[in-house]
Amino acid sequence: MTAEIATTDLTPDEARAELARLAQALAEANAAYHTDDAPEMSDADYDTLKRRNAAIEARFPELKRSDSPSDQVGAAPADGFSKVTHAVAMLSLANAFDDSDVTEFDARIRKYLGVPLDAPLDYTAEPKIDGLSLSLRYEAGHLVQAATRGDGSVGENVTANARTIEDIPHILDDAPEILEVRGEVYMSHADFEALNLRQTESGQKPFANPRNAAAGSLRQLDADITRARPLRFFAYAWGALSESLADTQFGAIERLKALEFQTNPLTALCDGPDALVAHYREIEQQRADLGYDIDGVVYKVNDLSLQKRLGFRSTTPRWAIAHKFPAELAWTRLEAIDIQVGRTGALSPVARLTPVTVGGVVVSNATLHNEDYIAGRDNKGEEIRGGKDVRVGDWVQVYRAGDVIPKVADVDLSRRPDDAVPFEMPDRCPECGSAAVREPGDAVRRCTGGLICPAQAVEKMKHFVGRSAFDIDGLGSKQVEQFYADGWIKEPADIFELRARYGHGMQQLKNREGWGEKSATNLFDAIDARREIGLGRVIFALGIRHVGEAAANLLANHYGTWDQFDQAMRTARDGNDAWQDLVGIDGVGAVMAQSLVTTFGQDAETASIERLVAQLDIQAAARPDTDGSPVAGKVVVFTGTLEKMTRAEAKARAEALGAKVSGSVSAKTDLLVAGPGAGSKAKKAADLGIETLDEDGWLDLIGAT
Ligand code: 9MJ
Repeated sequence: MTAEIATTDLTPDEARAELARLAQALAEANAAYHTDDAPEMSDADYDTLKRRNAAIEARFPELKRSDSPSDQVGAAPADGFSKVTHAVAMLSLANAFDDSDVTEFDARIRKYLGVPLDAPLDYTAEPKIDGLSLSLRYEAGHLVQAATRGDGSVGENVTANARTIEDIPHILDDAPEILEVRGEVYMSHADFEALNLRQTESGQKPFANPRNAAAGSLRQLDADITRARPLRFFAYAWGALSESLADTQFGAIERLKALEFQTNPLTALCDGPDALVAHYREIEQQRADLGYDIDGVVYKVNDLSLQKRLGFRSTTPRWAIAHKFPAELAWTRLEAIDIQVGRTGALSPVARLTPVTVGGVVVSNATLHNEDYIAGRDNKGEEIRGGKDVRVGDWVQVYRAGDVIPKVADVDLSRRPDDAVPFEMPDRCPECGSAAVREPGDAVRRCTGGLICPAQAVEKMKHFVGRSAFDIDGLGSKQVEQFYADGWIKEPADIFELRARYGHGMQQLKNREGWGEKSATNLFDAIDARREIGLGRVIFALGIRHVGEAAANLLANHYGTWDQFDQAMRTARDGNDAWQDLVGIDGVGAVMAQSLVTTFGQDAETASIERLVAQLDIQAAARPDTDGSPVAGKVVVFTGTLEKMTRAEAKARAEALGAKVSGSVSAKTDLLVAGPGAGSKAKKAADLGIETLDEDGWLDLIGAT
């Protein structure tokens, strides 16, 4: 920002221009915060700009903008775009980091499909564009909607903005009646440089990298701003379709090209992992000369009927993987090691660094993982970095891979100051003073304060309002911290009491600094809108250790309703039926199961969860489209050898039809599918009088023959 003039000395024209700059800068800071989880602006700078904006508005109320940052509570993503529910979820990709990951990807696919190693299996390989994904919906050849990826199931409606992008056709000739084309919006290096020059010349903040510039430009509330930004689009995938595009991935890309979409010219057909890696090396060679950012190479199974059989694992397709380029590195000084306490009480050491640019982004913090990592050991006690420990004052090498939090990779002992001392992890929680204990087998030390620890309570609530959890517009980390500090919210249930407690009476939200009538009402409404919520989000939002977003969805799909989930978690123990049922879910191991059972066994936790649930209308998990499925809701057990498909595929298909696949036979089993060699399970099923089918009988039943 330019040097600050006292608001009383500003002319109306200067004030108008500065309000425009502030609106833009704060919107960009919000976008960076949300899209990258890596704010480019410190909280203090953000607050300074917001205060300056409020001061100018107070002096010139008539100049207050319709998109004034004062009316936007917190760092909600681009307030103002309507939400779009994707007809077909927009997926992300699993990652491969080295050649052996690629070989394993191929081996996994062959194993799943039962394709021998010496049989041919083709893949496509194409550059992974580092932009932001967009889904374009065409009906009868007309572009009717454009939506960002968002959380994969709900994105933002950016149709007006997408229409300004030259690479995006408005009308298609000879297209399927319904066609959703997906791809990446990006900015070329040349356009990025020119844009940044214009930004700095007009006194605005330059963008950190082309990806941020593309994201900031697409998510402008004013489409004319997007129009002035040179965005491009590569098509590489599709969502809903009224008829298939082709039989192969490669063919589908050619069809998209024939429909006049830009497709990447470096897309190649490869006959196995060796050819994939060879193409990766070729693209890596050309990377610097492409003129746009790519961060890896994407491999996809070419045969679309095989893609269909492979299907998905929670949020990523089994038939694709992104082979990432190695991370970028830089050296800088470690100024301090701070301890952060997370929602599960983990004490995490954070490196405070002399700011350094790594791959176009300024990095001043990095994770140091845990005390062993700092000491130069991995979680098995083996040496890393040749056993070198990390000390405050050291020169350290940091790296960023993709969007993840930067990490410390190495340390330069030749530059270590003489007075540097080995780091010691505190044995008390720096936030609440409770003992911090490291249990055997745990890599981290944890605060034992539980819900009395303010850091744990706040982090739990920040997680609760996060994007994949309750995602309440206007209620971000900052607001949670402030409300907690003032005693307005102590646990998630309190969020749903905010309107009742602070919507009227002595203390009111609208009277708080930074709030007003409109923003307060918006927040209360946004909270109420979230009372009706899906089961998977609720389970994830609880922030139970080891239960990530994917696992929460698996649990939701398995149990269907909150009551069934709750009941099962309270009864599962010591290998009983409920426990067996829980660990029988593909993707739920004993560690996660124990964590769930422990949480639901703690009175304070369950009381807090009950208070929350009383505020909510939890929607049963959306079942896969199982209309007419003969096995929807049935508990199926597979045993013995299957000959037509692998066990993994059988299980995935049964689940796609709404069945619950269990690993053991019990009174709850509805159906046993027994191949040759079935032993004790077949006997137990017979004893219990459970229906048993052979593989062909099963395929007949599900209509797969
Ligand atoms: C990018 N970013 O270039 C996919 N992608 O496919 C390519 N992303 C993708 N494919 C399925 N080339 C999900 C994501």
